[in-house]
Amino acid sequence: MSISDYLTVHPEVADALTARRAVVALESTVIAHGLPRIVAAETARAVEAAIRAGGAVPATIAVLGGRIHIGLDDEGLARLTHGPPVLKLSRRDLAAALATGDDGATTVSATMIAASLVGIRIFATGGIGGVHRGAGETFDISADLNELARTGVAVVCAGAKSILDLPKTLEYLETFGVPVLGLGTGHFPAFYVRDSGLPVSHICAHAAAVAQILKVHWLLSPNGGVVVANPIPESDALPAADVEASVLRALKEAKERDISGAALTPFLLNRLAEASGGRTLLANIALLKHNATAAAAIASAYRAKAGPERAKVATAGR
Ligand code: PSU
Ligand code: MN
Repeated sequence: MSISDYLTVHPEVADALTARRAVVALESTVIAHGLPRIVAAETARAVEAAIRAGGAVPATIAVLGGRIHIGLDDEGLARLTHGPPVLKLSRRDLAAALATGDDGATTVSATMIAASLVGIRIFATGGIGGVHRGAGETFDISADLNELARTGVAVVCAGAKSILDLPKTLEYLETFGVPVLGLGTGHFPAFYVRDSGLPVSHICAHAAAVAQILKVHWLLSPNGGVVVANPIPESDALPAADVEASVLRALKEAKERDISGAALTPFLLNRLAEASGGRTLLANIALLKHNATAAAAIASAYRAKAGPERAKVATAGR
């Protein structure tokens, strides 16, 4: 038995990996649990199209029938968006889903694991999970953060939602040595909102600068993740005060209804969409495409650029 017994790599993705072309991984929890069904499949395909337009091959990742699929055909995607509800899979859930032949959508943590198994280094999503507000009481810290501490994949995102405790999320990433690279920004973005006011660890002016840092980071820490923070475009961003008011209401309701654990993030996202009359949804779709475009540029630059010259470094050290 080997892990390849549990992997199905789409031929287009397999060819691109063999030819060392740029490939960008995409998660499926955002498709199955983060977006309303009516727009989920078309958004997933639009995000893939943005990656292709940027010269890279998209690899949407999900678990179907107990196999990790890297790259989804229409039938696979439809199972997530038009069939019975599927599981939400983080690192802890993957083995059970594979062993029992289940279907499931992968979160950032599980998608990083799958990407890393086949050598995909760049991954685009909307927002990462983080330290939840009130984590001091609930201990609710997303498995995404721990994954970033131990798996060598770069996650291009619009920061993290303000449903989370962003200062604590950044503290956690700092403690575990995860670089937070701001793409054209010095401040960590807060998903619908361009600026949380909190500093990133390094500013990158463009995709090639990110790619260069990734090369060096993975010489130092081959199994260390990276956050690439890409603010939502100005024209799609929402005012911080409106978002905060809705977040507070949604959190209060979650508490009253005793909603916690894996169900909390999807619940809060839903409430924000309702409260904004769908504006958060449009913003979500816009930033997903924007991150896909950035990830394609980073993956292309990463493939184009020769790595730092190891031989030279080794000689210099003698
Ligand atoms: N943030 C979003 N949209 C999402 C998610 C996070 O704005 O869909 C999803 C991602 O898949 C992320 C997961 O990995 O939620 C984190 O869930 P939890 O907080 O339960 O770890
Ligand atoms: Mn959680």
